[in-house]
Amino acid sequence: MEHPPTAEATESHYFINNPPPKSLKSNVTLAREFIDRHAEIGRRVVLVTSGGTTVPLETQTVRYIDNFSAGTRGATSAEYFLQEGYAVIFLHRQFSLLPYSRHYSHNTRSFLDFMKEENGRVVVDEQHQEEMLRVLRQYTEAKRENKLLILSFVTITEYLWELREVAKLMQPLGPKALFYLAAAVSDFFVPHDRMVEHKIQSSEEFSQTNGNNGNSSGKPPAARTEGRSLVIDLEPVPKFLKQLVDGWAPEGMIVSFKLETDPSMLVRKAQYSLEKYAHHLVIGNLLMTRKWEVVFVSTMEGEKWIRVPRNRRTKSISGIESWVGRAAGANADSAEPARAE
Ligand code: 9Z3
Repeated sequence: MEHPPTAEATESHYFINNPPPKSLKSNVTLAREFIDRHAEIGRRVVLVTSGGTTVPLETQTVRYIDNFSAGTRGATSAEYFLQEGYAVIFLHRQFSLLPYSRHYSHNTRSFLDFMKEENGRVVVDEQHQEEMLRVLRQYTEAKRENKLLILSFVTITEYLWELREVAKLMQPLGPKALFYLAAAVSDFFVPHDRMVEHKIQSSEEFSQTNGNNGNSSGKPPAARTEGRSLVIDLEPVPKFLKQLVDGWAPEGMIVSFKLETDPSMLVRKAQYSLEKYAHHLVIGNLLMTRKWEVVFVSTMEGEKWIRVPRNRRTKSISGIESWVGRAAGANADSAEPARAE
């Protein structure tokens, strides 16, 4: 009888077969310097992941499958972690929301709408002065104290490489390392050795002449046209949360997120994840209500809902993240070293 591969074998298979991003080396250097600097003064460091990972269908990527996430949860929580004294490594999907600048980007309004001309100079409009000054002061402080390192990913493989390398670098921090995994991570992907090089052709005529658009592995391409249809045959992404908990960050405090759309599944799935991966906290949220309510599932406290009023429109509080970021940090701070086994 064939045994399923061990977690270590699955890990090495994945990372041998799916090459690292070009920027990995320079990002590792930046992250190492950042972590060492904060470790020296005993500061807590949190790795916040944010935004959705993509699954490219072609090596020269024209088409890809995306995971939903604007990056609001991650970017907003990062601000609260900074406010609580953490140094933050912000690993985000390129062009998704960033801490501080999120207040003025990706808006229905242009950032120019916050400005006006006065005596031939550009100044901030009166009605935005107070709010922008508050944000600017926080941003300047984070920059001055070098407390925010911004790294990015696009694909699922880039994300996993960066997560693994940064997590390993954080090991010397012991329990002062917190992982806050808000990124929306693909469950299925196209392995590198089943990816076609060129753009998949939609017209039958050209897809035939494009017939040698295979890959050197000789394996059938995971995305191909059959007749006039596009057929995509994805493989599961290995569940690396187990590796993070057991191997990459054995002493770190780990908070994962669980996103569902069916309310009847949420708590069950969060509990399942906590039991399976034996980390510290799962924060569950539903796509439709994620801005107003989340559920914390942990071994110590069971199931605990955090809610803010739906119509909260105050300027200084961004919503649920003002609770979530702080509470997750506090939860990790008070967590026993014992895991949910
Ligand atoms: C989340 O659940 C995040 O809270 C959201 C935030 C993606 C909903 P926005 O960025 O949305 O504010 O627009 N992240 C899901 C993390 C995830 O994919 N978890 C995996 C899963 O659910 C397990 S690690 O299976």
